Amino acid sequence: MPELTPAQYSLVYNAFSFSFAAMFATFLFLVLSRTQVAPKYRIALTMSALVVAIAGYHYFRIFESWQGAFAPGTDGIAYLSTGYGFNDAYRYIDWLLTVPLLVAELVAVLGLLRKEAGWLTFRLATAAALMVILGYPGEIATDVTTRAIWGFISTIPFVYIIYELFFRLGAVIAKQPGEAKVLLTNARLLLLATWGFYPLVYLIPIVTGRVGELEAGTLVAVQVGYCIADVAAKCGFGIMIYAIARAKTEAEGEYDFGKAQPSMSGAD
Ligand SMILES: *C/C=C(C)/C=C/C=C(C)/C=C/C1=C(C)CCCC1(C)C
Repeated sequence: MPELTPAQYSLVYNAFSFSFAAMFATFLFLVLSRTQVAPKYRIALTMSALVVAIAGYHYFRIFESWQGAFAPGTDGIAYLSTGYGFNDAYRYIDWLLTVPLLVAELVAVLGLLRKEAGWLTFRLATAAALMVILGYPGEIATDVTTRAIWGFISTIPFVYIIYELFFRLGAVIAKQPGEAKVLLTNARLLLLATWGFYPLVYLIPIVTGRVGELEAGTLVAVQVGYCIADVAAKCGFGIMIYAIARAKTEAEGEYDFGKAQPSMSGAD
């Protein structure tokens, strides 16, 4: 673990604290707004809520690990390693659970027929899990070649997911009602932009040639980078899923917002 300046230490500390707060607030929002969408889209909101709950828990643990890994030195200027390593593996466990759920929530909000949706979710979620599992050996590797090889293998399922979302789902999205179509197109773009960020962060140590012993600036950049990507990919995306579900609920005439709610047959 490198030596950190108080500013570097606090920047990461605050980024973890912010991410935790964002996950927690999004969780409450998603749970409280469930009844705003038609029952068939509630499963998408439930999955979004699970994503931020799982991530919130892991941020809490990462935050604790960060606090335990560094302590102010006797000179009062630098933060030194305490010998308790910073446990970054929480991230991969988190991704293993949340990344398949994120693709599943996107499929759920499309409202496809059950059979179609099930098979698509299976393919995307399997690819997402494989991407994370194959990336991990590279993340903990101590040499550039190993990191590069696993990174490359992990990119294959990543490219497959992008292919499905952009080329295969295009027709489905084109058939969505008015506002939902625009929102879905944006949600897909948000997914690409945020997911594309992770492999770039993964590349930093390869580019700087400091695999295995990150230099302070790189460590801080990687941690803050992943925090921003996570808040956008989980909270931002979850709220977009809510907006899509609500737009579709309105377009399908399920609810008439602003008026008394019609009685629903077999609600939930
Ligand atoms: C909430 C967490 C999310 C959305 C995490 C997404 C992670 C990725 C898209 C990671 C992708 C990777 C590659 C494509 C290659 C290098 C290794 C990874 C795992 C960083």
